[in-house]
Parts: sequence; C-alpha cells; structure tokens
Amino acid sequence: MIKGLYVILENSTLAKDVLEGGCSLLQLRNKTATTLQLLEEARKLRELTALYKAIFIVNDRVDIALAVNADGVHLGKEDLPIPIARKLLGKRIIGFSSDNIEEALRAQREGADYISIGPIFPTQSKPDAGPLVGLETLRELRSKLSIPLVAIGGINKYNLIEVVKSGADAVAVISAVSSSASPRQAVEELLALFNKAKEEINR
Ligand code: TZP
Ligand code: MG
Repeated sequence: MIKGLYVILENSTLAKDVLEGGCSLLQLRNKTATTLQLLEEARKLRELTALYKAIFIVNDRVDIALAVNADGVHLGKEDLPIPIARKLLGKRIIGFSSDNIEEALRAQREGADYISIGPIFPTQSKPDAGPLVGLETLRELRSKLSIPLVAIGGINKYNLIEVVKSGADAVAVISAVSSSASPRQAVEELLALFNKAKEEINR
C-alpha cells in the first residue's frame, strides 16, 4: 500500500493537480497552521483523495487524522509514541520518521506500518533535517526491515532512480512537486521514473 510516489503538501492548493498526475499517496504536513486551518485543509484533502482513491496521511496530528477520517498519520520522535497512537488509531496507517537504523527497527517493533528515512540528500525544505543518511544506510535498512521503507530528503528527477534502486519502496517529495512550474507534470515525470527504476530492478 505504501509504495510509489509519496507527495507531501502543506495545504490543499496543489492537491487536484497532484492527484490528476497520478499520485496515489499524499500527506498533509504543515508546521505553522493553526489547528482550525489544518482541519479545513485536511477535510479538503480527505475529500479529494477519496475521489481519486488515493491514500491520505496527516503529519504529526492524530486528532486531525481521526477528525477527517484520514487513512493514517505520520509520526516522529517528538510526536505521540507509536503504542499510544495505535490505541487511538486502531487499524489506520502509522508511519514513523527515523534517521538511523536502530530507531527504525524499534519503530517497526512498536507497530509502525512503514518507516521513512532521511534526509537522503541535502534539502531546503526542512531546516532541522539533521545529518545526511545517504544511500548506503537506505540499502542496509531495507535489508533489515520487513515493513515498507520510504526515502525522503532532496529527492528529485535526477536522483530518484538510484534511490529506488537502493531499496526505497516509496519516495517522498516536497519541493520536487511543490516548487515545480507544473506540479502535475512533475508528478507524472517522477512516477514514470519510479516505474522505470522498478522495471530495471525486475529485469
Ligand atoms: N524529512 C526529512 S527531509 C524532509 C522531511 C520532511 C524534507 C523533504 O523535502 P524535499 O523538498 O523533498 O527535500
Ligand atoms: Mg512529526
């Protein structure tokens, strides 16, 4: 379920374009919006993603995810611990952000449904993203983890193929889509590259 292109948006403005482009996995991530603003955007995104049969994940906020009936949440080490989130969310998807292998394996043991690891490459989108993780760690983690692995941080059309070939089940992007002149076209292009990488792996 967690595979392919994972587009992270800070509001619903680009959502229709992104979904039209074929994205089937979308996250709302906004670190500055008020709860009410977040709720409004999450409502819109839930409606649109349902229309396009895409998965909708809310970053950080279990309450907002439940309020709009999102498919899941994405948590980090400063958010609700996974066991507590699980009690609240039942079968919904719980993703967990990690920047090292031990932390990722712990999150898997605690019941996470997928792990994201990054930043793989330098990124402007998260000032506190921490040290680079790199493709070698991505490869190692893929070999040790049994749940889906999402790579994040600085992924674009120039490096996506090597990220997928290093074991990412999904690639999460912010700027490669949001900063593009045509977000829809960017999604189409990134998806085509993802599929090309998968084909080459299976060849
Ligand atoms: N977590 C690690 S890097 C990152 C997040 C949210 C930002 C990814 O943004 P971009 O623009 O795709 O590098
Ligand atoms: Mg968080």
